[in-house]
Amino acid sequence: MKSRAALAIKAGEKLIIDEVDVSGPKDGEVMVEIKATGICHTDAFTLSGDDPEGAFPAILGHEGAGIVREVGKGVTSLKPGDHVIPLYTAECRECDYCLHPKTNLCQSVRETQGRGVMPNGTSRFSYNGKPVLHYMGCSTFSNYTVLPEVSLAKIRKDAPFDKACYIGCGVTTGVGAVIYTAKAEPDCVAIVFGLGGIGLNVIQGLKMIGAKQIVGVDINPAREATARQFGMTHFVNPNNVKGDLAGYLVEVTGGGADYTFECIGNTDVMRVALESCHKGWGESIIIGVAGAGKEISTRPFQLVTGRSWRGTAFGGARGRTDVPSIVDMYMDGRINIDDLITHKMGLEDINKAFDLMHAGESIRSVVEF
Ligand code: NAD
Ligand code: AHE
Ligand code: ZN
Repeated sequence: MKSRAALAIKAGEKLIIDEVDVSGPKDGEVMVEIKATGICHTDAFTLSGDDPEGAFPAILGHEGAGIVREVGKGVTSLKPGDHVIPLYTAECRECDYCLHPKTNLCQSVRETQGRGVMPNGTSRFSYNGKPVLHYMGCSTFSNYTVLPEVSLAKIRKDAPFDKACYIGCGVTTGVGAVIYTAKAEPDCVAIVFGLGGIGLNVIQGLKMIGAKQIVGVDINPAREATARQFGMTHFVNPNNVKGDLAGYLVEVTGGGADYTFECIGNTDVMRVALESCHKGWGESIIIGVAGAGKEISTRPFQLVTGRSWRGTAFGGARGRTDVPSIVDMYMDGRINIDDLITHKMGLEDINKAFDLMHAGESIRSVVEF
């Protein structure tokens, strides 16, 4: 069948909006009509050419919501008409990773997903008769897409697609980093570096669990007001800090933070985030994604003296299990998604969403099909 899609033909180029061919779901696969998709910084990262796994031509997008239209042979947990959120972190509930209590990184489809193909090694997309790659197993920049059954979370039907799509990455990553990865305690002290589409969700997660002090750090002064609305108690613009930023933050937090979260993808900031943790127990959680060749460093003494570095993908959420409960949190008014979606547009304007992100003007843009 034909589907309208935004194609990434080459790294560094604008997306092209055109019709692509999508073939039906094979065994264990599901065809989904995407109703809405968010644009995450990771899409821009891959499009820029910095992603070592980035392969082209591809259909990007990994933050969507839609309706199941067709299921392949052997699919048992979904049927046409179900509402779903695509998962770039699958949950098969059978692999060694799914059976391990300490990780959400299901590996059942990860290898083929990283190569831009379905588990049988082929793509369901083509353009002008030539194959086009899938992206992060989702390709939500196409009106119709195909995913493995294990890469879809079934959600309640009353959740609006234009908000639920953001749970497919940003909301779950930010809130999840607090509740699933850090398992942060009430009354904790936290610092959030980067107050964009992810960082603001970390802030609302911290507020939800009852953090005592939530310091937000961003070079964009326009982020202060929204971050305060979401629960930030102190704002720091590094451009206004003279001297050592980590030292300043240790002072602001009265000895360092119990938890810090890096939500930018800047390896220099990752170091500051580690070094502004409290001696003895502070944990720094890396969310930001950095390009090929980038490395993090610190004096080993920082770790010897009890600070630790951790990372999180998709907020540590097990998608099929946890995503429906994040949708409930939104529907029950426990988390705010509406005020983070600053721009909405049709697919034909998707390149504007990238421009708005790079200019620091949007928190999240959502494309509705
Ligand atoms: P964004 O562009 O919306 O937000 C980034 C924020 O960082 C902006 O507010 C910007 O002003 C701020 N910033 C930039 N440089 C800074 C600096 N030197 N000091 C302080 N603030 C600075 O991006 P986003 O969508 O929130 O994504 C953030 C990062 O998280 C990206 O690297 C993205 O790829 C990554 N990400 C990771 C996961 C995961 O599962 N680990 C999931 C989603 C996104
Ligand atoms: N392909 C990149 C890594 C990108 C990356 O780390 N992606 C995150 C999700 S970002 C969502 O916006 C992730 O889930 N990582 C775990 C995984 O298995 O990919 C690279 O550096 O190669
Ligand atoms: Zn993302």
